[in-house]
Amino acid sequence: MADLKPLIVWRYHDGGLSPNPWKVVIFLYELNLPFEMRVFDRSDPDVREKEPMVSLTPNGRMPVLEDPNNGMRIWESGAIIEYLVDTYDKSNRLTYTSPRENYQLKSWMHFQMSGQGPYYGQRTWFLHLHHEPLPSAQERYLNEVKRILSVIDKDLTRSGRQWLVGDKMTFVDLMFVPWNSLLLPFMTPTGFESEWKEKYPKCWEWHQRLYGVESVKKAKEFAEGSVKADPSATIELKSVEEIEGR
Ligand SMILES: N[C@@H](CCC(=O)N[C@@H](CS)C(=O)NCC(=O)O)C(=O)O
Repeated sequence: MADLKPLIVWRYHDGGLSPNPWKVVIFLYELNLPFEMRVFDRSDPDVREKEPMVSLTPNGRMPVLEDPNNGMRIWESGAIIEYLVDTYDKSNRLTYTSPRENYQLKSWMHFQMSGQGPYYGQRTWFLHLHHEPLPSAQERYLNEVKRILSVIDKDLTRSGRQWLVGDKMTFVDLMFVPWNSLLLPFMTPTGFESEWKEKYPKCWEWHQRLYGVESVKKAKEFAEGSVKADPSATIELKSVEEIEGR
């Protein structure tokens, strides 16, 4: 879009792009919006108590979006995406305005934010970051990951459609991409690709369709570019087999 000042996305210095900031970047490409990324130094223990963080978000988690075109500051990735679609998708390309579809969109959006995000996040935490191995917690969240995939798969099977709502790709489809993209490399054992394809085939095809979308490809390249630019910040993660001692 011409004449817009670049929107600012904040994230932590963690190598690459963690899934919630990555989610926002997909929309910035999808809506063709200029943006710049700003980074908080996670190694500073007081970073959450200092400016500019305290004025940006009370929660201390990323992403945060600033829009210098109108002075907006927004935290929570779901709210940021709603804002971007409401403000910049003037032709409603990624959304529907009729109540029936609109509330379906909201249902999926809240499911992504309260279901996929936290469960996948806990799976990652208990697998890679918790101070002691807790197999029962690891298993619980892997089961929840599978349950999320099955919810999507069942609904796509039931509707016979290619997308979650209506007959076009909407913003809710795109919201699921970053966390699902991290499943195979970081969250599931070797061979899970076959299980995903066999047990949740409609969900697998839907994810592949989304992977081919230009904005998703660009956001992925952007994320990979930040890893290459700063390999020192990348966290080394063991494979699931190594963690489980197999
Ligand atoms: N529900 C929030 C979650 C934000 C969140 O947890 N972000 C992670 C990065 S993906 C973060 O800031 N982690 C830093 C930390 O936990 O210290 C959203 O979707 O924006």
